[in-house]
Amino acid sequence: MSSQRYETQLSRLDSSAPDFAPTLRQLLAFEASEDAAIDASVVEILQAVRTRGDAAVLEFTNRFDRLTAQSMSALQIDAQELQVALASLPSERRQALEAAAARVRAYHEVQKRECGSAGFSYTEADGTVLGQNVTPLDRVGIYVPGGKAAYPSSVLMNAIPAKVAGVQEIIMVVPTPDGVRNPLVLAAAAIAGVDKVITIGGAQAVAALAYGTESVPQVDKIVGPGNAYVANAKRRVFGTVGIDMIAGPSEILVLCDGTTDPDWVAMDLFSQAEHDELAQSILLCPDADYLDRVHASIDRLIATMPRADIIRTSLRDRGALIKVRDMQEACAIANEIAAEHLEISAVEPRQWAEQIRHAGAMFLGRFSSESLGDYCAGPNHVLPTSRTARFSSPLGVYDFQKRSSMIEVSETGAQSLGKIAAELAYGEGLPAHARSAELRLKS
Ligand code: HSO
Ligand code: ZN
Repeated sequence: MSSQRYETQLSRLDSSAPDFAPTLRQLLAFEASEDAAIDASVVEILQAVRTRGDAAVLEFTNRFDRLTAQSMSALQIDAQELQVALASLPSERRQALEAAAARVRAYHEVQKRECGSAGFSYTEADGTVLGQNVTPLDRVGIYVPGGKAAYPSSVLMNAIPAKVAGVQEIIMVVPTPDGVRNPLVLAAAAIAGVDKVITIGGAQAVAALAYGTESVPQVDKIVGPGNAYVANAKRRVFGTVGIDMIAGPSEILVLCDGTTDPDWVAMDLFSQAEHDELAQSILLCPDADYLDRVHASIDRLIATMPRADIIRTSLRDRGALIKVRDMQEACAIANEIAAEHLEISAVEPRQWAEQIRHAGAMFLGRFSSESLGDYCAGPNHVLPTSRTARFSSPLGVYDFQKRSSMIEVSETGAQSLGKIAAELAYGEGLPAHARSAELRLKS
């Protein structure tokens, strides 16, 4: 199983090799670089925006995005301009965007209904009622990166669940270097029901949303991906506002029983590799010949890809084709990898899916390409990366909701609870707590 015969550089591993476990660990390791210069500059920007508001946002925006805006109002995009952007799209693009939005909305509406949005309550024998209320956040900020990573699909994926949750006001920020506005991004904002778009970005936009300025309303939570400055700023404002997650590079793990057309699998691996040189594409299969066939497909197809350079680097540095003993072992390794996207390209995908505990999203069967999930299947494409699927979940309606506990104690309930609380309060040395409970006891 040598890769010498193949042109595309790609790790070829075998799970039965003695050094497999450490090799895999090393392949998966991804540390977002902690850069002291970025750190220092973000601290300064956050402080400036916090103390000087709009004036600072305007200065940073003009400097970093090479603009000459005289006031913040020049950086606002009104509802009419969003509608113009929507109307300017070729009709097939517009229809695709609308169809995707409708499916994403439908999925999140079911999620809202099924994921405890109604709260709960129950009544105890003495008439005490306990429960939980669920309410939407009031105002949310969505960060949309500028330049090559400005994805209209991500506008839909961030804004629609917020809208479905019942968030009253959605404010989107998007940097426009050199003043270039992306009509597809603006059209997506219009379709998703974004209320306000401001063409600011970087740490200054995160600061404006977190602290509020004269023209930028303070939000309750900031979601959406961004570069190292944005990620650093989001980490720092967490606590003042909520944040979603710090997204790493895209990942795809394909678990294949060897029955899918190798070209399909090769292209699925490319689909995430083309995002970024740091993206990760891995294939697990028990059939060594099949892995050779996929490698041959990669060699043949890569030359046809406009983003071949990015794909080559990503496959060379972080990709792998891994021979496993059987599908059972493939599932165990998949749990270890805890990938953002897991394709189970097999004849009977469900039996393997049952064994998966850690994955951001699972794509079952050979027709479920991950790319369908990126755009229009319906589930969210904002997913935990870098093994964080071990403890976190896709972005969803629940990220735009919060819960309040409800406690309504009956007169009878106050008798039994009062005694317990008073006893514990005296034990903690907090007599006002104890007396507050005791005052409600019938003598
Ligand atoms: N696969 C990306 C999302 C995306 N793909 C947007 C295409 N456009 C998330 O990992
Ligand atoms: Zn993608």
